[in-house]
Amino acid sequence: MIVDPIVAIATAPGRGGVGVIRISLPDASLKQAEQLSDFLFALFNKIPAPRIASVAGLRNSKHEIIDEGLLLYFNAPKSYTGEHVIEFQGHGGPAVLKACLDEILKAGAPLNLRHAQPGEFTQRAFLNDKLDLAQAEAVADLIDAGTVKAAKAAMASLKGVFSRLVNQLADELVHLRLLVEATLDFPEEEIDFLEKAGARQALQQCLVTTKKLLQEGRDSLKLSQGLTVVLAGKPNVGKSSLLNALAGEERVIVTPIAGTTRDSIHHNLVFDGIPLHLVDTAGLRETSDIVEQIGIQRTRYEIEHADIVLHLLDDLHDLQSAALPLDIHCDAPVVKVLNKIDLPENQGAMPSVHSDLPVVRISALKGLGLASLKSAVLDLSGLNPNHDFSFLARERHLVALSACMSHLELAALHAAQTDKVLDLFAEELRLAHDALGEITGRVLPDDLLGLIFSRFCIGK
Ligand SMILES: Nc1nc2c(ncn2[C@@H]2O[C@H](COP(=O)(O)OP(=O)(O)OP(=O)(O)O)[C@@H](O)[C@H]2O)c(=O)[nH]1
Ligand SMILES: [Mg+2]
Repeated sequence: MIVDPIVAIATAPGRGGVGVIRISLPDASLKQAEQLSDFLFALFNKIPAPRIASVAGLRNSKHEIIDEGLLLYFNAPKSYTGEHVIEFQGHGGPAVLKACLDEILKAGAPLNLRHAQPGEFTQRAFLNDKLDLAQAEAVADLIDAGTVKAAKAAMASLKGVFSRLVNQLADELVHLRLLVEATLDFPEEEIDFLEKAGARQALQQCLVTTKKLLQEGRDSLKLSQGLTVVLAGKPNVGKSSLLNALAGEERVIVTPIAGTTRDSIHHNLVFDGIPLHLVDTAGLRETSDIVEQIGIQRTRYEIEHADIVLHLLDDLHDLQSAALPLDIHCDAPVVKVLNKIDLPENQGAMPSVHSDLPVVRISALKGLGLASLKSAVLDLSGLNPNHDFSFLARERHLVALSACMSHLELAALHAAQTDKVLDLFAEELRLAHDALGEITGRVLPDDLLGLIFSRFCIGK
């Protein structure tokens, strides 16, 4: 049971127009209403009406006003955490906020008021059934969202869209489990049951739904995390020039000297709402220069970790070779990009190319072909810029959905056998159901809560 009242500054560190201090006081620690009144009187000289903003001065123990602002009181359980929540919206300076926080902690000492851990307000909202686990995670994802698209998807998750889809699937599984468990006592009817009750069909339906959720979840994760696009190729082909052209600024050094770039250089940007992590790399060639060798080692690492590799070339005739320079192996899709098409020698007929993917022709120097390059990258990502995601998933959710899928597939295998396998079928359904329960927090493996909420910011 939660007993400690908690407090934290809820606004971001630094200076701002407004600074918010949030206090959450569980009912259990406030058995007598006077405790809450004493606390509020000591600080604000008043007990505000619930959910009505009033102007208040926050006072220290000598009754001096140290800041003035708006005071809001949300009585339990009608608050973010489900506890009594008090918010003071004062001025957003670090010193004044710190002074207010210290006074609040002093006044709250008789209540055992303490500083909140990261994510503790949201954790309480979860423990008090205000949000399920997927919604609680969406709070952090909304705050962390790097694009408007990701923010929209996180908001949908926070509103419970993802949880509803998961719960609908869980309900279908429960229905199936009930049918199966009821039949387990009558083994002679097993095979009959699978036919009669439409169990196989219901299972197929669950499989289809899980697959859809998994696909949408994977894409939404790509949307929030972004794609790593590595620019690779021989020295001097124009990798750094392309990064600069895409970034719209002189981000990296460009010179006519082969081997200019040594370190891998990362630059983030957003194409049509999709975050991209561009990586400029050291040109690939045999070299005895130690610094360049280290750079090339780094290029190999970046290629290994890429979602998409843009293989730049600056000579039409090099297009015929299928491989990356130095025969570097790459699991990610490799798009061949012919640069310097402004040069007459690159304007001839294209030779036949060993690639399933289209060759994109650009001039980084003149800014030609960049739109085609962007659409080639977006096509490869599988993300449709016009598609609004109905939720935002996390890796943890995908692991749970994959586990659910595997158990449903095993259940389908058992169902396909003619032997008496109903108890195995039932067990796989149970495991699939539990995997779904981990998403919303119905099933909680050890340490999961700590792991999730410790990554939140303080005050949320
Ligand atoms: N004509 C023409 N020159 C270009 C183009 N793109 C780059 N260059 C020139 O090619 C030279 C090399 O460009 P970089 O961008 O430094 O090439 P890089 O691939 O990063 O080279 P390293 O860092 O050495 O691996 C520079 O002189 C650029 O101005 C282009 O589209 N057309
Ligand atoms: Mg370079």
